[in-house]
This record gives sequence, C-alpha cells and structure tokens, in this order.
Amino acid sequence: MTLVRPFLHDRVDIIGDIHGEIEALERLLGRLHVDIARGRAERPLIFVGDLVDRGPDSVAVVELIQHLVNEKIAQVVLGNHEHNLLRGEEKEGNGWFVDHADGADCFPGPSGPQLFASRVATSDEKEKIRRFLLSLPVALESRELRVVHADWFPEDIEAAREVGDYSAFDALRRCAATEFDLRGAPDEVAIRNYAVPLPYHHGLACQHAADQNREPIRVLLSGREKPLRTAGDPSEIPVPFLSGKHRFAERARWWREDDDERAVVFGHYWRRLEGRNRGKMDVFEGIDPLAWFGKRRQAFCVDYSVGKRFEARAYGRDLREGALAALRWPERTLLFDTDTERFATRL
Ligand SMILES: [Mn+2]
Repeated sequence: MTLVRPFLHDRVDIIGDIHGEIEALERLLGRLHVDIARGRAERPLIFVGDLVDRGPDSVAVVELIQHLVNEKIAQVVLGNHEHNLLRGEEKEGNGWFVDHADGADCFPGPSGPQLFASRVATSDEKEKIRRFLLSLPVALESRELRVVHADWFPEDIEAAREVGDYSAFDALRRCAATEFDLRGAPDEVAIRNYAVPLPYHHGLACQHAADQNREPIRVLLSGREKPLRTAGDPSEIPVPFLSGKHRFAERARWWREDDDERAVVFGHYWRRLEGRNRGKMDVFEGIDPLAWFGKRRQAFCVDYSVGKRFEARAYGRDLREGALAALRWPERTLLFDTDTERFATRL
C-alpha cells in the first residue's frame, strides 16, 4: 500500500486540525450525528491531520479517531504534528509525547513561560499511537477531490505514490543546489529565544526555505516556503516568532499555482473566521473566511484554528476565536463546533 490512497466513499465530512481539543471534537461529531459508542455515522469522516499537540488531551483525540478508523467510518492523513511525534522531535506543545531534554515544554504566557496543560501519555499509549500513525497515508484522492495536510505539490505527491512507508519517504531529499551567505546570521539558540527580537537575515531566510522545500515529507505536511522578503532594508522587515522559533521564511501560497482541476482540501494554515492572525503573515489576506480560493477556486482550508484555544484559555480570551470545522462534501457546506452555522461559497 502506498502513502497516497483512494477515498473509501464519495460523500464525506472533512474535519480540520484538532490539536488535542477533545471537547470540540466530541461536540462536532455530535452535530454530525456520529454515534461514537456504536461506531456509526451518517457519512464517513475524513481527518486532515494535526490531531495532536498543545490542547488538553491528544491521547483521547487519537484514541477516538483510531476507533472510528477501526469501525471503517473514518480516514485520516498524517499532519506535521503527528510526523514530529514519529521522528521524536521536540516541538512546542508535544511534551505530552516527546520528552523535552532542554527544559520544559512551555509557551509564551501572559506572565512569562507557561507549561502546556496537556495530559501526558503513558508508554503503552505512546506505543499504540505510534503504530496507528505509521499506518496512515499522506494523501487521499478521488476523481473529484484531493486531501493532504498542507501542500499538494505534484512532484512530491508522485514521490509518495512510489513508497509504502514513512521510513522510505522521510529519507527522500532534493539536492541542496545553492550555498547561502550566512555571515552575521543568528545562531539556533537566538532563533528559539522569543524574548529577544531578531533582525531579518536574507541568507538565513533563503537557507530556511531551501531546507524546508527539499524534503518531500515536509513539503506535503507543512508546505513550501519562501524568504520573507527579497528586497528592502532588512531592519524594516519584522521577523515573527511562531511555534517556538523566529521565522525568516514564510509560507508560500501554493494554491495560486495549483494546476490540478480537482478540488483540494487541507488544514495547517490557521484560517480565522474573524479578524486575522496575531503577529503573523496571513496567507489568506483578502480571502473571505468562508470562500474557496486559488487559481481555479479549487482550494479550501478547513483549519479554523481550534488549536488556538490553549492560548485563549491562558490569556482569558474568548474560546470561540478558533473553531473546529467540518466541510461536507460534495455539498460544500461548513459546520462548526461553536454556535455558528454558516455556509461556504459555492464554486
Ligand atoms: Mn499543521
């Protein structure tokens, strides 16, 4: 079996990034009339990945979804957060699964570094989660629809069709063609220190984007990147701090060049129903929060930022600034875990 697989059904509900928010998931599944205990659903579910990290109970989220997969009423693609767990990489918000050797797993809270309030997995739970994640595909497709966590890059989708497991896929790399001028670049410690702002460094930005773009697994799971800016005074280019690092490269809007005529649904990009993302380049700037977008209006991001709730809790903000969404296919209707029921624009 390859890492790109067919949908088992034509009519599906596609659910966005969950990030350990078990209550949101249970509420949304209730609205979709899923009978969790009996393993029955009116229609099958597709999960776009990022089931885990930062939220209260990633273990419960994975166990619930694995149950739905076993009952054959759900399919799941791997997200970058799941992939980090498989690689054992320490990332902000995954201390519930990966031991953080250099310090505790914290985020910038209202009064300094704050621990994530996440249920920690036992070693048995970890082993079960690991085996489940290794069984997941990286993308799903039919004649009308494509689903991937972040970026449907045709060259890397083709590569994923040729491999059957993540150890083979992880090993694929394009050659590093260029050497970048890294004189005066900040070191890794400075890049991870949110307390001290960093000036923009173009060589480092190019290096970061190139490192990202040469690995097929990273491209599909967290998207192609490009340097923040190619021209202008570096001191005037703000370098955002996101998910534990200063970011010199930004996400590319790949859907503008996507030439496939099929619809493509993905998560990952922190879409907002209202307002915009704090301190962050918004890849959806100028796009209606409920609209299809891209070269042929073929693209839809179903991640409505429920993963921001850990932060909203810490800062006492309204939890509804993020939501968990389901896109009903082929109707193209959106349903949320919150009280908003709104409809996506038709093509
Ligand atoms: Mn993601």
